[in-house]
Amino acid sequence: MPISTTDGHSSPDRLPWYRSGVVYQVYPRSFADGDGDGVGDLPGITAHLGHLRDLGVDAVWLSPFYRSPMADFGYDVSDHCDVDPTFGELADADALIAAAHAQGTKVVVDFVPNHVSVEHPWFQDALTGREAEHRDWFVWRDGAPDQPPNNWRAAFSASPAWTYDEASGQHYLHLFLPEQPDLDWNHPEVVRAMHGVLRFWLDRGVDGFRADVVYCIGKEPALRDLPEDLAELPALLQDFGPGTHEQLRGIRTLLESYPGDRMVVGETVLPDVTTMASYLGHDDELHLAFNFSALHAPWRADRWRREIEAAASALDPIGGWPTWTLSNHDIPRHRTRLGSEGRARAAAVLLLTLRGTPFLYMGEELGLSDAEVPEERRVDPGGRDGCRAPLPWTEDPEGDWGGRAWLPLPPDAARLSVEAQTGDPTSMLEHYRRLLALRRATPALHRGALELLDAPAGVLRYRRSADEGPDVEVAINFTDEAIGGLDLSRRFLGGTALPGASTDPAVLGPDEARITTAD
Ligand code: ISL
Repeated sequence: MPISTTDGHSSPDRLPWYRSGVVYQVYPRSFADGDGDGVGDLPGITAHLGHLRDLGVDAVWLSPFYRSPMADFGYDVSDHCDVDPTFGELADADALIAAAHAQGTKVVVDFVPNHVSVEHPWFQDALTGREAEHRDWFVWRDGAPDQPPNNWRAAFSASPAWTYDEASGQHYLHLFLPEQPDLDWNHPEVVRAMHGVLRFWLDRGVDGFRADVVYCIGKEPALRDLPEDLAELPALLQDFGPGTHEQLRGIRTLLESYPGDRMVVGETVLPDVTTMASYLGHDDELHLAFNFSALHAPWRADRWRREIEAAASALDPIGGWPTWTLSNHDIPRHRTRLGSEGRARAAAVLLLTLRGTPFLYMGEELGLSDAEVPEERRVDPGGRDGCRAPLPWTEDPEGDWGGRAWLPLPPDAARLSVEAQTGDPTSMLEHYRRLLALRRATPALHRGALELLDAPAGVLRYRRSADEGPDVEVAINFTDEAIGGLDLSRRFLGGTALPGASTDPAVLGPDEARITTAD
């Protein structure tokens, strides 16, 4: 059954980078420490860009590095147009962008449109009273101190999504922490100011944005009560309606006024891929949207088959392009979720051979698990410290972080360091490098169509084909038992087995993934 017959563009030679490429997410606090204070920074990232080049990714997405009091580790921005001193200064951002571009790596920065920090000058002004210039840039409603204006509750707590401001006798809305007041995008000045933020970074040369909870910006002014299950977490899984689509068209038009393929990928934590796909509009809203349905799918061949079908049927009719992610800074790493290195290796084959743009999360190429963070060292209000542990670069990983890393290192850090894994063909890092090199060299893999094939229970099989280069077949055993009765006699291209290892053409071993070709 051919489920995706086009690559979405008439000229196969000119797929934009964000369709043909692979994006690598950097969480700046934990990627690399340039000054030995135990916290990652922009000079640290610049110094380690060679790792991204050697890995073979096309773009880096940087989680927020802007000025912030860090109530939500940078997702509470107090100045969008400056670098937080923890991470360096503006000149360091310029240097990073220039160095990335010099080695051919695109740069995507985080754009946090739904809320700002309570310390942002706009909100500080809004707090001065009902007549303040920036008062209506935020969402204020009347109500008694103990009577929030509606039933919405904030993320990371079961508390109301409203905080009462005694001085003015009104509540302000915050879908996340009380330290993250929501902006009101119904106010034209907010739109103008936030477009100014996009321009600021576009003018500095960034290639795109990852837009944080972007589907939340179009809230209707009525702010009606929600059914109880949605009110519990309105920031998630909530399709806020037409306002967001209009705003996304405005953002798209702005990006298209710049030369080059500037891109916006949306964080769309939505109930299903059809709703997710609606935020691509008619190719006039987001360029790409994160697929959270697949991110949360259990490790089962039938479930992944369904995710692939669902993404294709939502996206193909509108010419949309899939994205695939296994880990990010908000959820336990997939190595931890899947529970074994063997499965994580098979998962890497899946991620890097599907049709669509893969987003890697820093450290997955090392096979890192979440750190064990003892109670007294936990710092994130969302309980997400484990997946944010600092990366091990050398066989003295504590030393990489000045002996005082801000979070505990992941388990087995020295053995899993970049230094220890480099050049060892059996390592996870070399597995990722081989897969990324194969993907880049093979048009069928980075831009071809995908056809699901019949397979025994527990196995997922698909064929990738383009108008250039060989067809490729992928077979993945999602179980920890060998599965026979297969015909995998075609030439071995890659997978979980080492190059040169002998493989049985009729049998996939436990957790085995195999990539073969027709010629
Ligand atoms: O963190 C989560 C689950 O543990 C998610 O629900 C997360 O809150 C959601 O995906 C939205 O995430 C984004 O916006 C948040 C920020 O805390 C996250 O780090 C960011 O990725 C608020 O800006």
